[in-house]
Amino acid sequence: MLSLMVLAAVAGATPPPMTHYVGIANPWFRALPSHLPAGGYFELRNTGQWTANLTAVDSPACGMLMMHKSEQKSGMDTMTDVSSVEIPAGQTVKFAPGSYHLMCMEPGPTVKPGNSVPVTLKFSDGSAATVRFAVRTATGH
Ligand SMILES: [Cu+2]
Repeated sequence: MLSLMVLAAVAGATPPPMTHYVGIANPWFRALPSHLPAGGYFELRNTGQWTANLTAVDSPACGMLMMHKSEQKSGMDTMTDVSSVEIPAGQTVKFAPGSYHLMCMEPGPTVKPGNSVPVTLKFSDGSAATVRFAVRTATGH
């Protein structure tokens, strides 16, 4: 009886899809010369009351698109693969130079300044959002 009531309470609090309460702001890629990997930057704003997790990214413009985190370890700049990024309720997580970023491993011909390219962000509940990333130069223009 008690467990049924708990289940009912949980079911009543079922959160909406994560894409309904996580906003994506200021998305852009930094294009480098010679088809070097392009860093992708944006902000995730969780306006809901539930934790959200970004678990995968994909773009037809990039060959492989990865999630990375830059960190300083023992004075060295390192970059590690990230499989999931948590966005706590009410918080903003910034993908920015020196921190979390996307890495467009094989930028195709559309990844050039002045263009925009689609990126799909997938969340842990299976919801996904596709947004266009503006492509800027190495200096951010
Ligand atoms: Cu990287």
